[in-house]
Amino acid sequence: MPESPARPLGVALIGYAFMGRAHSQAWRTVGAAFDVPPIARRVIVGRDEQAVAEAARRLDWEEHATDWREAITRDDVDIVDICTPGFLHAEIAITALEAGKHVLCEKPLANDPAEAERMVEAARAARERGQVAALGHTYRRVPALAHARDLVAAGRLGQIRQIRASYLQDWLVDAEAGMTWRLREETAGSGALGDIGSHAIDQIQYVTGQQVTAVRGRLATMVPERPGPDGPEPVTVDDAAWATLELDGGAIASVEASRMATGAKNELSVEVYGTKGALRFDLERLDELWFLDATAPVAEQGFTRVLVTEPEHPYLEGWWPQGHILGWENAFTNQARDLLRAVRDRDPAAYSPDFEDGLTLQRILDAVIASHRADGATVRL
Ligand code: SOE
Repeated sequence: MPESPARPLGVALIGYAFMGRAHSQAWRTVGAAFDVPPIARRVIVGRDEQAVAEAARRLDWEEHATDWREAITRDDVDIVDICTPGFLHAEIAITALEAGKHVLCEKPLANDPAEAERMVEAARAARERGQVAALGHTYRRVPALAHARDLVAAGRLGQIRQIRASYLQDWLVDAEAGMTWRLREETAGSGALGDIGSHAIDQIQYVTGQQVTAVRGRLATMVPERPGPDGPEPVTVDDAAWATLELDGGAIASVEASRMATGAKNELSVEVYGTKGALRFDLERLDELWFLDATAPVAEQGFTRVLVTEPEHPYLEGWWPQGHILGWENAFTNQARDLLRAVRDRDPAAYSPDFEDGLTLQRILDAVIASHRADGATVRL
């Protein structure tokens, strides 16, 4: 008798807004780009029946549902992908892990360290059973940033002394821009700090391989009130955040995150300076990595543009022939590749960042807030 083919891995996606759309395209394209186990886009979940039905049609999911508990405990669902506002992450992730599912959760992991600790507890037990608990810091899967990490790890920059990372956007410059869940502490945890500063801090640790040990922080809410559904409503999170970080390898990093940076659209920039070289990256030109080799003769030194588009570069083997650039959305497909391989191999350690890394990041975010409240005092981790 021929062996019956293995059932595809069933995916349930919770959330259908911006991140739900980005993750949907990743699940649609991952099998075309990479050698991964087959998947089935079983069900997309949202609260508004009509809107989620429309999303299922447009984003090509087999079914839609309004009850996330029912959807994620289905027998034909193996992976639960959480793209909801932060305040819902913990309950959905813990329920899914306890039901034996693999989980991919959007960043930041939770809204505060206490929630993140509960999630890590569930993830540790699940890990013993071979389940993956993955965190979606997608920019780790931008090929140029993965290449930057490889160059640092290979010693091409020597000892890292200084890092500058900033994530600047401008979608809140207009004081009349309305309230969203992202501007309420109870739904988002923090503002620019957690939403985009978390990416910058993750990059500092990811690219250098060093961990944050101490923090000094400053937050600002520049527009304290915005139009809400029932009239003016106070903004309870930061519009912008700054921090200096000490790292365990001896480097110092500066971080800046803002939604008020007029003209900056989606500018994640990372600069790393070491004894033997330096790197610069800007997400607005995401296929370029600027590298300076400080061991070359001084007269020949200068930042060189490395076009990270070659099959030799991370993740590029699955995409187009040499020189053909990728876009922002491809990093989500690269992320789905790594997750599916870890699931296939029942090897949770093969995927990072995991929930433990998410808790570490959450404690750093919390330290920035604590330092701000203590007028910039140093907070040690
Ligand atoms: C916020 O505007 C946001 O969508 C973040 O939530 C994402 O993490 C970032 O990738 C793009 O900006």
